[in-house]
Amino acid sequence: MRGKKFFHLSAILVLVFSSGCANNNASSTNGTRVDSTKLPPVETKKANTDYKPAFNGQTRITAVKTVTPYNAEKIAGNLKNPWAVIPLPDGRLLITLKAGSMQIHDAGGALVKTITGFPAVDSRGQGGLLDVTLDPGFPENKTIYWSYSEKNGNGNLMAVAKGNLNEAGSKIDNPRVIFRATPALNSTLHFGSRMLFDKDGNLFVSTGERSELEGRVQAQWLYSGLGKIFKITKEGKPAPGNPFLNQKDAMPEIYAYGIRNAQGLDIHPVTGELWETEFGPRGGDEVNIIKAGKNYGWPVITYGIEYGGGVIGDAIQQKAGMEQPIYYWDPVLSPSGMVFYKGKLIPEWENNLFIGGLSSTHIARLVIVNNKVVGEERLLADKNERFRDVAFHNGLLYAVTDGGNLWRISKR
Ligand SMILES: [Ca+2]
Repeated sequence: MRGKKFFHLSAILVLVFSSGCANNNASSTNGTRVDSTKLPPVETKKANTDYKPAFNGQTRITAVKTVTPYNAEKIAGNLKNPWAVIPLPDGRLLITLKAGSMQIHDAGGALVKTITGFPAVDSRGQGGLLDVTLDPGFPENKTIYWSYSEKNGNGNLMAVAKGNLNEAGSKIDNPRVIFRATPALNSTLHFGSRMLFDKDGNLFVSTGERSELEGRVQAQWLYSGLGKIFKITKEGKPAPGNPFLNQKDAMPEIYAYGIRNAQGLDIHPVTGELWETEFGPRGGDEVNIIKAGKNYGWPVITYGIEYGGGVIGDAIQQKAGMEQPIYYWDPVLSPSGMVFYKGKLIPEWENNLFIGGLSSTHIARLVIVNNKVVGEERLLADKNERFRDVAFHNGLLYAVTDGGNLWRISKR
């Protein structure tokens, strides 16, 4: 028995080694192929600062190149400011439009119908109807949740609402607000937001600090809802087990804090941990692993500077009690929606992270091993598109852009 088992193991090792040789010197680690040819980093521009990373590989990692042939096709156009794209269980796509509606497209990209009846959104600036996610029981209850910017008093804020998708009637039924990231501020910037359900049936929601200096400092305040990751129930109450449930003067919905403006969230398919991307200022866009009760540092620590060039705070990048990003970019990517590739159709993409870049006009592919970024690639960099969100379904990636296009990336 023992001899036979040993033989099988050797055969597998030989196979891995041979396929590695056939794949441009790639090696296999935990199901991902990492190019071992040591290409220079994809970023060649000068950084805004001479700040030093906290560890090797925290920025400008070795480039990788996808070996498996793939197609990128524009399957729909003329969408008016799409903000989020998610797959429905049947493979069709649900897309939010910033001005305040949603569309259902079939898997080939054709418009099936437009859904209206949402509460009014404040769509100035970065505001509007933002993210959408499906209730875990969606096939039966047709319930969806969305985030949006809501006029509130003399200002506005990020709110989360839920309702029932009435496809036959092309409208949302029984819409109701379940959560508001207070306080309201008068700003058209940094609303976040992304949402997704944890395996326990509670909802993670990200939000920004509204860009104003008045909101920026509140990212560190546990009694403010600006610059936070929340975890709430389906009714918008604090999720059981939240880290600040019993802390006086803290918002019990807060899961993590010190966030600048987070427009990307997904759960790592193997570790089950929550990953996040957020916009830095000039330099310092970040990828973080979000853990309960942790402080992600903004605006005390950052790898960026003010847009005008001045330093932020004490110009420090690391501090005890504050979490370091897993990875950062300088110059920035402007990371919006992101998704893990939860499949094997393109083998080297399994468990890789795909992040839509706005100002960078590409999709960043990050290869991750043991919670470290070990390779970076720029995809669709020749399309000249601001990638607003990326989705995964059944081996395919979809992306929506500010230019109003829907892209599908598939194995050739
Ligand atoms: Ca940070």
